[in-house]
Amino acid sequence: MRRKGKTGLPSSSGRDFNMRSSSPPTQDLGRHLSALCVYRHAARTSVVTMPTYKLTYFDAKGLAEGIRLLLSYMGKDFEDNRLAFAMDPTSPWHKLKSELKYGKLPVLEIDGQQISQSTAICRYLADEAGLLGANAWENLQIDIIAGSVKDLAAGLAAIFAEQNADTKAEKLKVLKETTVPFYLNIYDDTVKDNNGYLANGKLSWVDLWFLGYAETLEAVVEEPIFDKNGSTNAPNLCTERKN
Ligand SMILES: N[C@@H](CCC(=O)N[C@@H](CS)C(=O)NCC(=O)O)C(=O)O
Repeated sequence: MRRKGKTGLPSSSGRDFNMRSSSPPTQDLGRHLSALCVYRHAARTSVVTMPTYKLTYFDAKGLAEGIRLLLSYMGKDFEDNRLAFAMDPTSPWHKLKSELKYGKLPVLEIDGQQISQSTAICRYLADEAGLLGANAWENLQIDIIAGSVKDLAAGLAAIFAEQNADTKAEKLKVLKETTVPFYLNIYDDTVKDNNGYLANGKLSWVDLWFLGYAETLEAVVEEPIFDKNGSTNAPNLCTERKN
């Protein structure tokens, strides 16, 4: 059985080794050094490294602005990589598209790992940001709003994709006169009933997501959804934006 020396460490030689003794036996020194190495390794591995974020999207707000807002809310530094959209198959966008798993933007790289699908990205970030719902029911309320914004976005994407000028103009008219007022009325009532937010009476990722997207919507319909004076058809949404 090994005895403990005055250092508190076991002495393999069976004799005490203390500070006043002559040189320690090499095996004791070896053990002390390896203990020190373990300690230094633990210290090194416990150093917190900050993840790097790179967001790639077109030079627009669209589906990426909510992610930019979330990253900013979280105080994260991120590379805001904006590409020019081009139909030309030799363009940088088309080269990147052929390399992307789903062939679409936005894509967020966290420490070089690519993640796609804008709402999935938002939900992931919201977990760290503390902007998820408190339970499954609250998350459901958030997802319902997010799903409806995606429906609205699909209508807008269809207009962008339309090649025929007359059909495009017709679709834009329907979007302006029917689709957008339909959704804005719902969101305006929702905000009124939810303490100025879109779900659960408190700030969640879907507020940032919607606000980011709504600015693109404003640009397309060429009418303000949010008026600085609060005088729009959606006064409660104006209040939410100011919040
Ligand atoms: N479900 C995807 C949709 C992504 C999407 O449709 N992105 C469009 C831009 S808003 C895109 O990459 N369009 C170019 C293309 O499809 O070639 C998401 O939410 O991220």
